[in-house]
Amino acid sequence: EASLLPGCTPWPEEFVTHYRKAGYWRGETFGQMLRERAQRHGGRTALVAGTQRWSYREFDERTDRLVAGFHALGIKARDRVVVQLPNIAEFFEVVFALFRLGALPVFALPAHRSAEINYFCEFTEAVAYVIPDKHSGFDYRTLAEKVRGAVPGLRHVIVVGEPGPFTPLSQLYATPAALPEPVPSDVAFFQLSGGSTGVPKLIPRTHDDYIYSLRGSVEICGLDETSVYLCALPAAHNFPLSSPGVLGTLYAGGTAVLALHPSPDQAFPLIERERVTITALVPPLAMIWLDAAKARRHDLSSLKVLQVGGARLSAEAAQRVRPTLGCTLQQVYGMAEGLVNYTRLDDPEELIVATQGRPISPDDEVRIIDEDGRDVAPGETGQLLTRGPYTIRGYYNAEAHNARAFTSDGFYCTGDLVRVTPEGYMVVEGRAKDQINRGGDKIAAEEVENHLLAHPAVHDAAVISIPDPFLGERTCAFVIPREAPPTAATLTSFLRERGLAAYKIPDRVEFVATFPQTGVGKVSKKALRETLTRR
Ligand code: J2J
Repeated sequence: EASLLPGCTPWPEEFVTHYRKAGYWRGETFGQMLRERAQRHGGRTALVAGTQRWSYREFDERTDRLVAGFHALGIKARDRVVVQLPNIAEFFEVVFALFRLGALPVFALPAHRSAEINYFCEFTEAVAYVIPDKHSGFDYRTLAEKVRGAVPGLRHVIVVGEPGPFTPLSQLYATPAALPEPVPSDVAFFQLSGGSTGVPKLIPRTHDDYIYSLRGSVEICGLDETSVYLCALPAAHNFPLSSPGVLGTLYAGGTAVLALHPSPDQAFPLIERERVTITALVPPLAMIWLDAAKARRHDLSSLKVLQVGGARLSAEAAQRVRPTLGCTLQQVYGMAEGLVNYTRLDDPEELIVATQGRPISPDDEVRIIDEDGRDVAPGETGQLLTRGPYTIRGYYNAEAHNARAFTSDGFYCTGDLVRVTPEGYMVVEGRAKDQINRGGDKIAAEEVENHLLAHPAVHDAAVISIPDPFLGERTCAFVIPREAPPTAATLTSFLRERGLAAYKIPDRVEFVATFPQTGVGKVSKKALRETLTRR
């Protein structure tokens, strides 16, 4: 039995045996999956992006040539590679080439800047960093210059497009050669945790466990080779990647269409032209789409399923989906750590509108506990704990944090406050973790607080969520200044200069003299939130 990447927590042997026996883990890798689909669906369209249309065969061949190119650069099995690409076709040949080599993509988001990227490169000891030249008006080569200055271990910057001083991806297509391939039980890549701690945590996912989540998702969402999935959210995120997302679509032999931006003016023409059957959105985007669809300027009749997840969808918005778009709503409550819940396509409308679905697997174990760690009575709200065949047992190289984030018997503590209906469906009621969910973008309060504390005029900082009708939540930073108080604008530009992603910059800054305390002398964020509603 090959061992798991060092720094990762294995499933106990009895679980491994069971997950294999039950047929969840089938010993397939992503590299093999693409090769098999190319044999079976060769001429079918796998990916559509901009002016590119790749058949499965072409996709597979391009991937093999990139494997050879990466190999020639010296990238080898288990090397980490930070991949920060928007929704372009190259995203998928790059990650499949890395999968095939056994090198490990770290899925950064296009919104990340030097604070995040430096950390990912340093913490994972990445050998390479893959970027576009420009996207959404931002030049990633200037970011890469900064990163390379800060992280000497980074050997290669690979650019899709005009390379500047770096290596162009276009030069890496080489003659395919037979190379050893990774084992299915090993880690395939790292997802990023939304997190609630000072720095983001890395989530190691194996070929076996992730491909099982794809197969389960494909079945629940009814995908097959006639399905057309529109990827409008950033492809690196776990939801559009795997629930069932682009990877699930490829698993099913369907067609994945990539939109560079999720706005209706970009997405609607694609739905009409490509006859898209299913897509995934976060709640604020779903509301924008519902409003735009009323104008009926585009034929959206091919759309059968609109998935919404990542943050709580209001019942009011949920109810508008079928009448406005003429398709089924599917609520999705998932997490990059593993567990994904779906409402089923044939569920009664009440369940679809009012719940966040039920787990993929009969072997997803779920517990709801109170503050003392005891199981709550059925139907009561408490923190959701989970373990199962595609939920991690630990973050990468995070022993101390893992001791808190996982129980001794391996349940992941989600930090979500959930209740389970008599039908076994989840309803997300709130959160026990110190995180802000800004329209699906997750912000760890402590991470932003640490950056604020680095400003010389800041004595103390506490970051909280405030309700927002559009995003669900926005961010407010409470700051205790030193003698000379800075302005809010000084602080937000300070955070930007430190290279913090824009979605983490506080929407509002309040200066106060002290923080309200809890009984045990911690900052009471609940009381801080109440001071805002009083104002
Ligand atoms: C309320 N909160 C939700 C929902 C996630 C599919 C879908 C989403 C994600 C995701 C994902 C929610 N209602 N419907 O990975 O595969 C909040 C919870 C959860 C956290 C996870 C997928 N859907 N959430 O959002 O890792 O708080 O994954 O613990 O980004 O988002 O965030 P993330």
